Amino acid sequence: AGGRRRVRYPEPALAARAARVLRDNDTGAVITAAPRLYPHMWSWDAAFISIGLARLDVQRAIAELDTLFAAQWRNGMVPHIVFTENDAYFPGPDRWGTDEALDGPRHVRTSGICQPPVHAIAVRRVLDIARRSGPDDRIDAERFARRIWPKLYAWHRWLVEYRTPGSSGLVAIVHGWESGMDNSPRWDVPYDGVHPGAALPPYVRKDLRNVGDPGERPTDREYDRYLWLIEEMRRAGYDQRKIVANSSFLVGDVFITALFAMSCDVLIELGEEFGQDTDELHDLADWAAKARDAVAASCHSVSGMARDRDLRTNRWLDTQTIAGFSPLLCGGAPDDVQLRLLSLLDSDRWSGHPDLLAPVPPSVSPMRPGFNPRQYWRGPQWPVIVWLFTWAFERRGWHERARHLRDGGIRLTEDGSFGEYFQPFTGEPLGSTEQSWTAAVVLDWLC
Ligand code: 9YW
Repeated sequence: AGGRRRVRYPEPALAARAARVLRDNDTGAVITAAPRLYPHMWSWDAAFISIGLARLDVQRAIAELDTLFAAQWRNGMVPHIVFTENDAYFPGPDRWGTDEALDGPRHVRTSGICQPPVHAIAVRRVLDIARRSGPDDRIDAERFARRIWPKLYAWHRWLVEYRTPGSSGLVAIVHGWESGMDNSPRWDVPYDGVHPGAALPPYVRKDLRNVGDPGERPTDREYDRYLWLIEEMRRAGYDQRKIVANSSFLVGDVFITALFAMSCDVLIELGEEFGQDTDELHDLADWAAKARDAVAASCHSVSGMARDRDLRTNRWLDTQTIAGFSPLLCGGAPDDVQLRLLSLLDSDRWSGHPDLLAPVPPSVSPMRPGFNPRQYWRGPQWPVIVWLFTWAFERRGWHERARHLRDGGIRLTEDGSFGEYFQPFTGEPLGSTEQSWTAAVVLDWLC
């Protein structure tokens, strides 16, 4: 495997190209997630984008996160899309029908679901970068961190109050899009329980116009389910209690739960530094501990891999994907489980697969039946996921591992395409190119 010749930009040229992608995707108001495919602001993309931007312009990085949090719902939810005027993406704000939602923001149009809570991690990173970059940037970033802290706390509180139902302790999602890993095989079983009704209004997909091969995107069958869930939520008026009680999809997401635990830790550090309310700091410590316990409790007794839980049927979802390594991100699993996961990650089932162009974990193991090296979250490698592992490993003190993953991430992206995801054996960029978050994490790796 490995066939065709790829361009390899030296690091300074790669960094310059990444910076240009972020500049080119800047509408003046937001940095869009991608130029044609995703002409709006996505929640977790904006967090990663701000990390890349901080290397170029701390003010611009702060503005990006301020824009996202200006769209925060009054109940605390940070919406998964903040819409621009562009109508090249479907479903847009009219289909979401959030304008009448009681808790929605007043001055911007947004979707009605959320995405993974990585924003505290971004604020921490922007602050650290600003402190190294000079006194003015430091002062601005500190002011910003102080100002955004209560909003981050409200966002985390929303996840606990509305989205941690039942006893698993896992943070629950009501749509695969909330996981950020839309069509991952993690969600195949729960989506089998979603039955689009005859009342599903007709629609036309726009995403297929912007990729070379429709096989790189989710299928129509999957889209029908995505749209049906929106229909259910819209009918519930985006009332979270009703949605969590009734929607046909409710899954405890172990990867989000691990990210939540880490983000709570970071928020505690920031809160201590900036003198935030001690009761709120205690809440965060409590939430982090419970989230870690939930991740550890999900681990399969033989493989050690962490599992999502279908909260509608009360069953563990055994599908093995990159999310199974969640305990390596947040810690908290017993030592023997952690060792098993580390050796699995290094093995030929994952990062050590002999045919990989870059030794970083794909979204699904190449050894798994159903692995598709070209299709979205069903096999390709995603630079942004690799970045999360490098960040977490660094924080856990695993410097050698973090460096190795970072080098692999550069190997994957040094063709300068800034692909949304990559074919693991050839390194062919798939989905969109000039994807903002890919450019952002590459910049962070290079600086
Ligand atoms: C879609 C923007 C988003 C990411 C998601 C990714 C994809 C949007 O793109 O979803 O319509 O398919 O799955 O994680 O935030 O980059």
